[in-house]
Amino acid sequence: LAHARLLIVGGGAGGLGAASKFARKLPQNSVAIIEPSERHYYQPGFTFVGAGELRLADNQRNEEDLIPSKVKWYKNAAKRLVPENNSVILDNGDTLTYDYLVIACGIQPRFDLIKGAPEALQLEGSGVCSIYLPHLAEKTHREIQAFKSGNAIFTFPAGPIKCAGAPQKIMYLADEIFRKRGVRDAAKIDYYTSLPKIFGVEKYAQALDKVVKAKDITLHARTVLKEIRLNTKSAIFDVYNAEGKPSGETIESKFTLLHVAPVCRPIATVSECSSLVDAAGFVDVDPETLQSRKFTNVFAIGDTANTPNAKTAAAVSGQLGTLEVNLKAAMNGKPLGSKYDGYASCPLLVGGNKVILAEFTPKGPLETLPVNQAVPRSVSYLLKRYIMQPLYWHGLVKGYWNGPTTIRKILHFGRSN
Ligand code: FAD
Ligand code: UQ1
Repeated sequence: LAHARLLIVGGGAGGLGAASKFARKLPQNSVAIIEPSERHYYQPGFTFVGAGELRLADNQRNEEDLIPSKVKWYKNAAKRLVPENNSVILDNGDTLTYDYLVIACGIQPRFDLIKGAPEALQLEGSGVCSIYLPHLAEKTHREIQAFKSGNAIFTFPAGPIKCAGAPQKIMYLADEIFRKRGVRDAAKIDYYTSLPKIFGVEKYAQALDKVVKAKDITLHARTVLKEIRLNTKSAIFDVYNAEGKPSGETIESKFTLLHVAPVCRPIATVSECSSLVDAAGFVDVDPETLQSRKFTNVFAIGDTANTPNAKTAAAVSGQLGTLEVNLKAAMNGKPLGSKYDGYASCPLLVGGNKVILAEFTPKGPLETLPVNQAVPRSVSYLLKRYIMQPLYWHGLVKGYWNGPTTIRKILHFGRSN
């Protein structure tokens, strides 16, 4: 029976950031991480892979090179969480015990919840694609290149999703590729979203409405993809009512290209631990301290936590700063002193090498640059294209990047926001 002072479930953005931070604070072999995968991907790069601007290999690293040498790596999946006994059971049957636990195992794209999607995504040349998994991001580029004419449909699911902007970023990049290839006039582009408007934050929704109009894209609000029929090349959508529930009405739409943004759910290991999760299966934490509401020695960060922020790596960076302070305080029997503000960011690629750099909390926009970031800008593009990935590999996963709060305060010195 192995024991860790700090056990971390998941070696993704949040788990690696937390492992790096606490490996520096605690003695050798105090920190252990459970991560089944040999590779870690920079998922924000998948959008560029789908557009053919980066290769998958440009966005991947070996876990071995990312997990700090002072940290013990269990190359297993966590099978069962037993917070009542301070233990985690692995898929090989072994049990690990801990003093403190950080849950950072992300969320999973669930294509299987859309009828016909897994088969359609697997079939090369089907026109059905998605940037939400590494190999499918590569397929997305091939399908976009193969497109000659007809309907190009892009979808946005009901419920939480990683990077809520990504499903429309790939649409704007596809629009641009179609124009460059001279097939845009033969294409009709449609965006089907479960939301009542194009984006959840009003300021950026207004800016994106203009983008969609300028590009001649049709917006279909309150629609949710429920089935793909390959034999007729059609997508079936549930129409939702104003309460956000299925109205009973459906729409059938023919496609040549169909980009699927999947509903994302916590992994079963998490959602099956009823003492730890909310009704939707996300780890139930105090949204400010990130501490489990039930177990004071358990914290959660990233996509798997039920904090009300948009699920992004940018949010993870902000959460890591709070985790560092609060977990250390918990270990020393002190009050938890840091509050996560719900910050998240989503750099919306709108084509033409410009980005609307959405940055916001559940209360509204919270922008870093001293300019209006709802305006599509080249400087925001340069940040997204060339700065974010190095910041992720050298800052976030190494536990040095806690988000742009300090930069914002300096750039906004003397201003009211
Ligand atoms: P992840 O980084 O996903 O890590 C979860 C880890 O848990 C994985 O390594 C996984 O292998 C591991 N795991 C799974 N099951 C188990 C198990 N049973 N036991 C142990 N470990 C397990 N964010 C931005 O900030 N900006 C963007 O522009 C952006 N664009 C995106 C575009 C796309 C297409 C996608 C998919 C995501 C994008 N994101 C973006 C979101 C960002 O990638 C995630 O929010 C971030 O990676 C979440 O970090 P995490 O640690 O919660 O989960
Ligand atoms: C960010 O911190 C981050 O994580 C490294 C991202 O993920 C790749 C982002 O996309 C963004 C926008 C941020 C926020 C950082 C700045 C400087 C605005």
